[in-house]
Amino acid sequence: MQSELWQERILFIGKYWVGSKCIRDLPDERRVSPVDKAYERFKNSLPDGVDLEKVRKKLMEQEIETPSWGYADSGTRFKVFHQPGAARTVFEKLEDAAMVHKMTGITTKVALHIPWDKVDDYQKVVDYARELGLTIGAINPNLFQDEEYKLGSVCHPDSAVRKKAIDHILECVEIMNITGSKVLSLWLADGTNYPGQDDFRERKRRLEDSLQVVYDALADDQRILIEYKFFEPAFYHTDLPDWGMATLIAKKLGPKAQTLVDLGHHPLGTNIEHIVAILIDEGKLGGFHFNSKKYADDDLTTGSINPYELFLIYHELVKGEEDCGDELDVAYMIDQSHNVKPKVAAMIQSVEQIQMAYAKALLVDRDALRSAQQSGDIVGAEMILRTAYDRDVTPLLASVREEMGVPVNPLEAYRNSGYGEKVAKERG
Ligand SMILES: [Mn+2]
Repeated sequence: MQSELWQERILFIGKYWVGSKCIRDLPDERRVSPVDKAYERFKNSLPDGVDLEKVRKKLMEQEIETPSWGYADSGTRFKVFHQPGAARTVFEKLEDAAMVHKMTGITTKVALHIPWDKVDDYQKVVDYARELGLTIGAINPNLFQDEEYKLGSVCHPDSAVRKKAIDHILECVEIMNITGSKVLSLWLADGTNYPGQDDFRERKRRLEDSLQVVYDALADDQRILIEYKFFEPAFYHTDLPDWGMATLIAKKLGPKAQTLVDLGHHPLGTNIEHIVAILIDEGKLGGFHFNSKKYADDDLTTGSINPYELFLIYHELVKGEEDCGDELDVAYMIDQSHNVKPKVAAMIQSVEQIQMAYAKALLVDRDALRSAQQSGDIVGAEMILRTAYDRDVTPLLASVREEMGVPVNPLEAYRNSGYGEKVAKERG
């Protein structure tokens, strides 16, 4: 230990010393960077048996999809505050997404929303994305903005309105075909506002029939991810209010249909990690919409309110990855409306939160947890999770980022990059 410390000190100052005399500079490859030093200490703090190379590989393979709408001005129903430099076109949104990817190295995919990102020629979008090192992720139809959708879209009592909604989703499938997207991400605002307004069971059948048409239009390697939300904008009933009903429909449709969990779409106090575990077990967990909430569907930035919950969710996901291997195909997407935080910085901050939750979850001592569970050691089991959650994974992430060739501190690097100021000047 003594000699290790001594050697470390010598390597750090970057010189060979003989007694008090410096004989020559240390070659670059022998210098130990602060990142490596911190990583060494981190490594030494881990219990025996942790496969750190596997953890590093998993972190490098992590993929978080960012939403085009997270780069544009968006906000609550009260006021949309303009952010200087907020992206105005799908091309500017891609440029911002490319900046997030340049800083983090794990966000190649960008989700599009139609019609917010509607263009005449989607090939141009694909080409520009490729030029920026990006690909197109999920396509999100919009079934809540048109006048005709007052009573619903695919559940509307009038078959002509249902057809309009179905045609719009089919247009999105067409866009998937052009852009190479494999995921159709469906969220419905359908529901009723007052008792007696419509017939629940008829609406359920309209929903099933409409989605069947969409399902049949998907290629074998494309998926429809069905998102649920327990209320809002409808306040009496919502046609897809929870994971159970979304999964019921997904099961009826078939293997190309799965459930999408949006962290903000549950009643307060819902145990989301439990839902995640059950969906994994049923082979129906298709995707995530990351965000954070304090009260309802607040759309705050990921990890801002309850990072422990995010960690517990990732603990289930890591267990799922280990148990199911490639069978588990989850689209990890951010869906938040950070209307008061600067767009690109908030996105990088969110990606970092997700990375951190994943890193901590990868380091849970799962064998020890299993033993504690089997022997009924409740305190011990909880402490195993808490130990992993409390672990500072900054040195691990810094070291992984260094290997990936991205800034060791993405948010700081972005804030020092001048990008925000540059686009504010260019875009206004
Ligand atoms: Mn969502």
